[in-house]
Amino acid sequence: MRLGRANLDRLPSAISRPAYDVSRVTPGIVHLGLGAFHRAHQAVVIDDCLAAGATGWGIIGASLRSPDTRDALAPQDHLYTIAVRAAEGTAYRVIGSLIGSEVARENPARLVARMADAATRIVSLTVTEKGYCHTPQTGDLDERHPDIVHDLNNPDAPRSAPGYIVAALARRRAQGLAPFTVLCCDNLAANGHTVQRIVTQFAALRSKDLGKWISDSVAFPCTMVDRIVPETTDADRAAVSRALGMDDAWPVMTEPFTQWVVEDRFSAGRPDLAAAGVELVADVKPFELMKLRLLNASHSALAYLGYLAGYETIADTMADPHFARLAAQVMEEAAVTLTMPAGTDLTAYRASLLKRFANPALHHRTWQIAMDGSQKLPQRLLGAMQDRLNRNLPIATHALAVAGWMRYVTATDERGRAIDVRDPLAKEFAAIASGTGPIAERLAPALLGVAKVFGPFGADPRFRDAVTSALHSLYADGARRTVAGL
Ligand code: CS2
Repeated sequence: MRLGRANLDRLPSAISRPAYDVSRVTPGIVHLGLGAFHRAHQAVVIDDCLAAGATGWGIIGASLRSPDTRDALAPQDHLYTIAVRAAEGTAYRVIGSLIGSEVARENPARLVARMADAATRIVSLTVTEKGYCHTPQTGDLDERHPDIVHDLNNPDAPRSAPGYIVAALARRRAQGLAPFTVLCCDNLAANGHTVQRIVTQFAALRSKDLGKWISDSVAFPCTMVDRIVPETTDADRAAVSRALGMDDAWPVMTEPFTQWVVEDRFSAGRPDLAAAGVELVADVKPFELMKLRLLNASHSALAYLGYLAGYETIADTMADPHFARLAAQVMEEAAVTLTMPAGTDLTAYRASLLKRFANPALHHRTWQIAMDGSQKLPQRLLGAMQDRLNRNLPIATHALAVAGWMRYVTATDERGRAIDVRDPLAKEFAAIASGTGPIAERLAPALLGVAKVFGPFGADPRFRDAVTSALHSLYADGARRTVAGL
């Protein structure tokens, strides 16, 4: 038996399910990037909104490339389960807010038409950092990105997220329809502003007028999104199907914690997000910096150094007290660079992060978080390091995290085995590493010269010396001893 609308009544009573008639939900949101994170985060909030009666806000999810999610979910009426895992046990909930799916690559025109449809009032995105085709260091559109070059030549059959957004907005403008809100839910610095800049720059390459119209009339609220969502494994699928008593081809694994802070600027309305637990604020920036510099920075530090030390998951890494201290120290260094609104308890926040990372029921692989470091380092680590150096404060722990990344992207681990490095710049890093050899004094400055990641900061001697010395220890003593000696 397969999960589906006709079988909802046959689920065991312990499994939560949509508290509304899923067949009456109509689309209001098109979401680009139908991955696990979206399904465990925004889609759950929208599920709550639908349960509260906002039935016009169903989600059509689009994968830009792969048909896999659509192929798994369409046969089950797009219903799927989230398994919320804690040390004490797992809670299962079937989500009904996703009501359709598209695979952009198979039919670009249909996705553009969906986005341009008057019913679509929000286009949200989780396409990961690299999906915006920008230069991470500057936040500008990378005009030479192959997908951007393609999309300029094929404006109605795009490939990239900016290409889709601009194609659909241009169509709405031509038809005299109001624009939708573009809601970025990726971990970029100043995500709304950054995506606004990228999209406007791309539109202006098509036409100056279009660029101006987008910059004048489209809302790009900033958001801070947070929920830890490891990749689903076959064992997870089997466990969920057992609990349900029926098959779910692609459930999502997650943790109890969830947070979404959103700037309240929408050009075409929104559901009552506050009633579903979303924090609507005038300025997201402090929350976003808090999350990127405390959670994501220490996550990346644990991922690179934990991987090098031979740990498979974040929970395994955190079970080593030296690495738990490493995470706490990254947070300690970053915390002084944050200015939070009155009433924010950063000490409690940091303690809760350490607890979340240690959650033994979540198998969050260090390898998964280590992906795409070139796109993540600036907002997670480099900004805080610059702020600290501006105040003449030491940066040793952050430097060790950056050195861990360097050691990782050489693509050879401490025992000489190959590392499967996933990063848009992986080839460039591997070429640099093979040119310098495993010598910290050569490798560190060479990698710091990659301007797309480090920009002018790469030439700062205080930064270079701190990272070189940390990388030197990693080569001399290995990750475990270096972290233990912090
Ligand atoms: C992680 C994030 O994979 C990564 O880089 O740091 O996906 C992290 O789990 C989320 O941002 C948590 O909200």
